[in-house]
Amino acid sequence: AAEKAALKDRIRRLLKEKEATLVAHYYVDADLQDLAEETGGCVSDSLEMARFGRDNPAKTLVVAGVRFMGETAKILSPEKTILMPDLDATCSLDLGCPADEFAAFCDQHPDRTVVVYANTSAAVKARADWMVTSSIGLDIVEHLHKQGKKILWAPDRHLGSYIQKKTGADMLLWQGSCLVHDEFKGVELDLLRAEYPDAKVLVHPESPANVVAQADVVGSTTQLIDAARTMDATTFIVATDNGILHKMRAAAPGKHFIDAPTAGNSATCKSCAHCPWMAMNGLQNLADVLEKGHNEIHVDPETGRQAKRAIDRMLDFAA
Ligand code: CIZ
Ligand code: SF4
Repeated sequence: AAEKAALKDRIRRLLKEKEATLVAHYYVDADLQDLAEETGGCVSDSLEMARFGRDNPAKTLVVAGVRFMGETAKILSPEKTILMPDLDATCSLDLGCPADEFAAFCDQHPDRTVVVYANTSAAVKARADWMVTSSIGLDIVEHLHKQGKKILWAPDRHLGSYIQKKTGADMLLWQGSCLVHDEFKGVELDLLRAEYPDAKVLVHPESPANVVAQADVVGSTTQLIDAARTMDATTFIVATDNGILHKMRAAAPGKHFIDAPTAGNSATCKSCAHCPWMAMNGLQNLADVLEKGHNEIHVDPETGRQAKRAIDRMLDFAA
């Protein structure tokens, strides 16, 4: 504990010294979330992280999250130095959608508007017409559908089919998935709900359809935290990365939160629902990158300019 406190002090001092701002995702370690908040940085979802990073005056941003979040920050602010605690922190959606295969898929369907999720590489975003996050994907697809557009969607198939069902849009789906959300189990969730009949079920739409179907609220991380705070219930079953529980408990003191079941036995698998790449962000490697200035994110400038058009479309739509 003393060691932890010393590391946190070191990080606070280094952030000041290097005039750096810490931007953290809801899924990273609670200590990092707290540090981001108390030092004037931000803790949020990927949409807000992107916007905050762009608008923050700091010359250096430290992004505690996964690689695509660092890349998005760099694309929006090429003049800033973007550092990450661990450059190997990736995402199964990003890994499952290689840029060359994706470009070939797009080339086969030139009549479709290409909409990609934030959880993709800069090169994939560069090939897209729009980038969306889970908080705004539904609205943007609805907007495109109303204009009569046919859509090519990548990479998350669960989020894609959820949006497809909600909007009725013509969507061709890339078959990617998030290794964390894909593990939530519908049958086991049904049994857990029977144990807690008054519980409300909060589900991120990267989860399988039979889990989404049992939700009281389907939404992005920020939307699920809002639901936990505002809904008139005391118990919630939460189907998203359990890093979010830190913020949910703070936003809704006195309420009770239960991890939705993964792999069959939630009692023996308390941390199944936690992203191994988000977990690579820690106090030690955060302190080290601040000290040494290594682990800088670079994006090819031309790829970045192309990708920025797709991101700016979303940000303009959201504004
Ligand atoms: O699953 C993720 O990585 C999410 C929810 C990212 C985000 O904040 O949109
Ligand atoms: Fe990717 Fe899933 Fe991890 Fe989010 S939780 S970064 S979608 S693997």
